[in-house]
Amino acid sequence: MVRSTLRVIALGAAAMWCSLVQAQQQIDVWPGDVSNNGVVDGVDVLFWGFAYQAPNGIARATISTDWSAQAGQAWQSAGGSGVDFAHADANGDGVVDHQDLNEAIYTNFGLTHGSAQPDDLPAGGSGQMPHILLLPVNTPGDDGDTLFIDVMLGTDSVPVQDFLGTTFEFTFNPQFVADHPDAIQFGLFSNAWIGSSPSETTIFLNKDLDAGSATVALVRQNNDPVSGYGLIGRLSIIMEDLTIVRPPAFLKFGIQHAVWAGGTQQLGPVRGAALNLPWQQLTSSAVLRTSTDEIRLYPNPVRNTLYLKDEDDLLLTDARVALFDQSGRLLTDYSPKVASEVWSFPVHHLPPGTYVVRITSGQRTCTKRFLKR
Ligand SMILES: [Ca+2]
Ligand SMILES: [Ca+2]
Repeated sequence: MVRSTLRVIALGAAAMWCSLVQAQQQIDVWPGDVSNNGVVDGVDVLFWGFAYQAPNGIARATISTDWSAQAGQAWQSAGGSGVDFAHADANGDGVVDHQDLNEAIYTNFGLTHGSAQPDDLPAGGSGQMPHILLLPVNTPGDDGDTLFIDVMLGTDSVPVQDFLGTTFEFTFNPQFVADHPDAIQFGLFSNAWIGSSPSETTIFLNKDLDAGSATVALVRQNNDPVSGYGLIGRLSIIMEDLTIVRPPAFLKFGIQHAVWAGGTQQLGPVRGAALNLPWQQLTSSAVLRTSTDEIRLYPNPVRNTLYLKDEDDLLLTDARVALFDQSGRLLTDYSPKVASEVWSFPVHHLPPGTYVVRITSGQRTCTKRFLKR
């Protein structure tokens, strides 16, 4: 009896010793490097979302977001990412909130410590990797005009399951983008499937105009996953006066380093995008052939097969065809490989209703509606 009591006391003491050791586990926090991989980038915004308002935080002795190793205690909670939430408390006040985003991730963006390691990014299966797509909306002309590019995430064939957040780098040629604090903006659509209310989804945008780079991160900070696909938001780019700064034949935009986070707080790759806009489209409406009569869509209404034909009997080349439903969701996006005067594509599988197809071919873009019976 005495012996077992002593044993219980001994076990209790050992457990207490262990918990004391746990409670005192010291770590270094580099403010803003939430994923603790040695660099502050868009992925850290996703990790910030994982830890947002996590309970039982431990404040550091020194509250600071200076870029140096800030000594603190591990919180002993890490969520699905496996990285202690203490790293998300960038300013050390014991809470993970927007202050940590605004005062540390923005301020220390791009800084490194030690030898930066890639974040743990499992390879996506070929059929599972969601796409980001860029679709130009308009064709601005004079100085100060703004180019709008819609951003889509996921398609009907590869929707995004249990989405918690995404980050991507939008690239552009800095020579042709105005030197203006608001030169690059990103806004979520009010009906975006990833959620658009500020209490639900946080938008992060860090621009480096000289480098031709803007990092966007979109995070559901309530850790409540959603599934879906289609339009999420719009990039606004204030262009230089392209009648003075003559760009090459094509203005190139792109998406790279795209990553998404799923419901288990794990990262996955996203297929990036490239967009080559013929610059004449941006400078002069006189040389722009946007007449929607030039490309004909028939029959309309259609039952089984839709045909696209150039009315000038020109070949449709280097084209892209995007099909949307009435709510603006992208259903199909593809680039026929063969130059032809007529293209056909099947629509027999679509439910009856009105659809929108956007065709980009050479220097032309046109948008048409059709009715599926
Ligand atoms: Ca990091
Ligand atoms: Ca904090």
